[in-house]
Amino acid sequence: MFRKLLIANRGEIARRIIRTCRRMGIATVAVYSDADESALHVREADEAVRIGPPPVAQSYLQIDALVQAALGTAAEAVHPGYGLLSEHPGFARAVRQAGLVFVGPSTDAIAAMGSKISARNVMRTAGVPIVPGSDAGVDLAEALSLAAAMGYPVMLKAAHGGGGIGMQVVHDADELQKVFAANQARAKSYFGNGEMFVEKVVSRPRHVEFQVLFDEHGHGVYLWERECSIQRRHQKVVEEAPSPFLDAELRLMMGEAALRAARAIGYSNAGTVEFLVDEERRFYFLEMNTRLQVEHPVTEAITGLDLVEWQLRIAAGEPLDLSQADVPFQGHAIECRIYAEDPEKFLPSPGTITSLRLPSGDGVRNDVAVESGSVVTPFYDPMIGKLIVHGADRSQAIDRMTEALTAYDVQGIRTNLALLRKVMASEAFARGETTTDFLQILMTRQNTQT
Ligand code: MV4
Repeated sequence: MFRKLLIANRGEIARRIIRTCRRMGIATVAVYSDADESALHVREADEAVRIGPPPVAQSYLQIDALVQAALGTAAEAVHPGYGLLSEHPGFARAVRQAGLVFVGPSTDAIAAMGSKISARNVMRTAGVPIVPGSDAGVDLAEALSLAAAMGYPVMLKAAHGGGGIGMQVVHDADELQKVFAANQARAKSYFGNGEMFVEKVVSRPRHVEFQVLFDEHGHGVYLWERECSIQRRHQKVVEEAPSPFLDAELRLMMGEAALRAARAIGYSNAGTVEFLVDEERRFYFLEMNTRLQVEHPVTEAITGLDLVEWQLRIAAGEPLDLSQADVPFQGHAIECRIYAEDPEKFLPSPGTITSLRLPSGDGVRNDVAVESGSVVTPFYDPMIGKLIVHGADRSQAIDRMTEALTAYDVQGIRTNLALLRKVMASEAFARGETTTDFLQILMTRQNTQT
């Protein structure tokens, strides 16, 4: 096992990785921008290296500075966390070229999933169901003829997109003609690539993703699924495991499809295969995330496995001594993301946290980035923490989450805590009706009542 690991990230995920390293006896190196000089992840790591001024482009995205920090502290491996450079093939390559271990899949596997068109083609070949649509980038004329052949509505998407940018539902040829260029221009400016494709629209879909774990010797398992349908502006808000919508038969079919997806690109380490599931329980590959995800704790809760420990063991070449039949599956877990945001406008609400009280109790886990006195800056993601609960079943998990959210108290900044409490109190949530329009409907109802 590695003696020392550099964590190329910040916030709660950096702290989360440090926690496992401490237990495994691995020394940690934190990196920080000037805005994070007194951050918790810096204090908790064994060593810390300053990498630049507050903006991510000048600090946490500086590949050379990060590699130099690892070499300068004699770290043997680099964990990218999530976000930032975690799915950047150039970062994985630079780390490896410097003779260090990148805790993640091969550079080729990251690159293969970077384009949604190439991902669709790989999955089609591997027998993983995909949404009907393009097998190559399209210009306006090709988009029009493909949409006419498939039938409207269609979803126009950016091949290198994310966060809903460059993505739009289109209802007819007139509309497609009108919006194509604008979406392409947005994709080009955000992702440096304006390649577009079209898919049939999956109506009222659920977002169900499978966690996979593959060692470097070709053996892999799936650690069941997470349901992440409750989102707002392509930002996940509530996640749970298992999905209230899946039965054992669908779980098996989707889990096996997830393994085929990972095998098709020679995947190793922890990864997530995302699917859309429609009302008729048909499922379609959406994309593969080649990193650890924010919502990994719900999977840890129901399996009892430490995903960061497995990421490190796999990166160190250890075999995954776990067969599918032996993957634990215990109870039900829910995660709520606590955002520093204006609850009405859903816009970041930076400021100083004057007081923070975290809930505790049976089955309650807090993964937080802040403490009383922390400053939430506008430079980084406004998520200040995650609250995870585990119960014997979904109903006990909801009760525990409700209680924990009641006890949760943040002063000095605005948060989404009240919205999370409303989600837990809603009858639709209790019934497991967690479709992607859930928050829209909940918010609209609140607004018309007041
Ligand atoms: C879709 C879709 C319906 N049909 N694709 C893709 C990226 C993700 N951020 C949103 N995506 C969607 N792709 C087709 N062909 C609906 C969505 C979608 C969505 C998916 C999962 C969870 C929440 C969502 C919210 C809006 C749109």
